[in-house]
Amino acid sequence: QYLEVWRTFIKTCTRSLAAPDSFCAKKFFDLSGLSKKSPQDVKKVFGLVDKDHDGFIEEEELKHFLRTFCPGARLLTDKETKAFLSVVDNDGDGRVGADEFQALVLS
Ligand SMILES: [Ca+2]
Ligand SMILES: [Ca+2]
Repeated sequence: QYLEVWRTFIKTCTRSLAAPDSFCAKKFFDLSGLSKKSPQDVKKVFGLVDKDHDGFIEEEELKHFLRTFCPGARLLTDKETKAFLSVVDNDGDGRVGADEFQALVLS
């Protein structure tokens, strides 16, 4: 089932997010089917994006969001990274906690 999540992600990011500044977090989670996955799957995805495994997705890791799922995908632009952070960072500490990520994906 985890592989299935992975595959839908890859399909989504290669299909519709190639143009700079076209990234929308909410749209991406809907398109990829992740918003319909279990909290456990979402947690696994969080772990992939949190490359240094400190329990938070920092701005730099967020920038690599698409590339995490699809090697060769583009980096998010500064504008997209900031927009992404602003919708997900509920406590305003400038990074994304697992609970914040889960809340956004599954909302
Ligand atoms: Ca991190
Ligand atoms: Ca936060």
